[in-house]
Amino acid sequence: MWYRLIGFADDDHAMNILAVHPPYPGNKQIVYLPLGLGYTTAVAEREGHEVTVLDMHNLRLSYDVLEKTLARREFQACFMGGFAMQVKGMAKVTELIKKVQPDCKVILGGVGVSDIPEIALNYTRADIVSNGEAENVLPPLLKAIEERRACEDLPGFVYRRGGDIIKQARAAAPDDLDALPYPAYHLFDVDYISTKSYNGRGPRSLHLMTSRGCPFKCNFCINSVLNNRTLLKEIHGKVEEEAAKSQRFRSVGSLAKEIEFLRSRYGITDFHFADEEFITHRRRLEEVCQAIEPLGISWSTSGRADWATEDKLHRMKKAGCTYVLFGVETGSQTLLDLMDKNAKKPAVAQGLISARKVGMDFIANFMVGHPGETESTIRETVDFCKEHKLIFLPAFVTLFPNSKMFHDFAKNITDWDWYFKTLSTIDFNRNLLVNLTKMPQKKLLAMRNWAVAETFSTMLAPKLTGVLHKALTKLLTVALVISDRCPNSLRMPIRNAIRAIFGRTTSKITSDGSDRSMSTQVPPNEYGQSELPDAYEESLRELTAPPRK
Ligand code: B12
Ligand code: SF4
Repeated sequence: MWYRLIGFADDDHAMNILAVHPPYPGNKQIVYLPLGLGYTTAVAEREGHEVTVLDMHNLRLSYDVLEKTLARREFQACFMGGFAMQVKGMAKVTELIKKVQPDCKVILGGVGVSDIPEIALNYTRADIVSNGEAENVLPPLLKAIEERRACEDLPGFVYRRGGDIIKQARAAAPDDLDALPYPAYHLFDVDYISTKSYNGRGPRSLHLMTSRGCPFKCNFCINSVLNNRTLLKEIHGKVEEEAAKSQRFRSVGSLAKEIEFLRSRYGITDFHFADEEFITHRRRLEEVCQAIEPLGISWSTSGRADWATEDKLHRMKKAGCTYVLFGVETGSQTLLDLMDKNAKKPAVAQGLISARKVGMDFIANFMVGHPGETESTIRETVDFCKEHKLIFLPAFVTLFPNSKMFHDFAKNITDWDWYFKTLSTIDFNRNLLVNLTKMPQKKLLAMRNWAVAETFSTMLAPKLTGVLHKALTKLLTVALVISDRCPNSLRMPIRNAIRAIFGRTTSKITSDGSDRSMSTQVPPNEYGQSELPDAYEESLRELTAPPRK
């Protein structure tokens, strides 16, 4: 029986739990505090268990270290969490654990597995998979393991019993984010992570969430599943009331307190608010800015360009925001519609123009290879980039679990070992997983290379025309092909430098210092956006209201 348990190594605490952040060999350069593991290990500690973290990805630990750890101590449970790119690593870690400590219950979670629990269980040979945000459902599971009971009727998990896989309902996600413990920072090497943290722009930077979820449903994104009850039911069979939750906000008081804590304990002065969508909700944005401005920190975040108005960006800048990641995705309206982005191109463009006016640095994130992408949509995107002085540095559209797009195509994936193995080793900024377009793959890759080079050469030498412009584009295409073959340790600094140099020069038109009234931008729905999420109606009303004196 899966719940038959071992003797405890130590009576002082309930269980010894090993938490592994599995490796992602495809992009070792991305260093970050894995928030999902951070929160779940904090819950385990709160329940009285002793947790040992092996941060294999960030610290580039080898499987030898894992074996030595397993030889030194007996663990009753192992937590693993992460992206789809880490599932291959989860399988390898599980294999080693089961070899040395067969009774240790391996529990998986995170966006890489929560949406495909049966596939993940079969592939990794783990014991239990969490099917969503786990803070509220973990304590009864741990209790059941500790007491050697089955976890019948515990929503939130899919697990083995004998030869069967038992699927419980998808659990309700935590509503009250203030009630959650802080991620267990002390279990991670915060000194190392914060000095290298992806998205950071300060000497010591960390990711932090001010909210969870997003009210939109872009088809390549996790929220296309999470905000779609019908799809959630299809995937999980049973879904608890409130399992499909849109955006949830923590109180700004708790946010400010955590920032203060991280600053005083670890000297963190820069934060990346890793919210899925920070910008749309005007009142909330104002509340956060008001609460953090006095703290004197620098920060960055991400959000929708079509909702980024001058006054919002100005407010953010005043509160210490150094740059914003905009999910622009494409310059083609046809593709924006196919992506269910609910965005109109002129509104997106206006957001970028607003950022330039305010002097807010931004990175416009693009993708290439979405179903429906054609030579003509790529050309449209190139024109959009040239018009708005942007370099097209796209990620290849990738089939990740936890998206509607994934479920539209998942039936075509027959070899899961190929899928997880390839995902673990490729870097989506330069490699294609599968071609989802009707273009031949060779053509798609050539168009992507041309588009990058064409926008780059226009930025490098805007006055160059005719043959010389074409020659420069050709030269840059060759440079791109070479750089795509370089290791990330070489390629990432070049990419970042290009972004830093050209991102900054294009944001040179700075604030005139004048007070900005509300509503300095046409609201996105006036561009014909349909069906705005309920939670945003209020924000929209405020946006369209006459400016406050
Ligand atoms: C912040 C963020 C990042 C940050 C860092 C993440 C971090 N600090 O953990 C950075 C910038 C590094 C990042 C990078 C990328 N990201 Co990102 N990112 C996010 C974002 C916006 C939030 C993640 C987060 O921290 N959520 C908050 C935590 C608390 O939630 P959680 O991780 O899901 O954890 C909960 C549950 O899953 C569960 N759980 C998690 N682990 C465990 C373990 C156990 C044992 C249990 C029981 C439960 C459990 O309980 C947790 C608490 O409720 C998500 C969107 C999203 N909603 O997840 C995308 C997201 C995770 N990213 C995504 C992608 C694709 C990427 C990139 C590949 C993008 C790119 N093209 O380069 C890179 C690659 C990352 C890498 N490893 O190399 C995809 C992943 C798709 C997938 N299914 O794998 C997402 C889902 C966005 C999307 N498109 O929908 N990302
Ligand atoms: S707006 Fe961003 S976070 Fe929200 S659903 Fe779309 S891609 Fe996902």
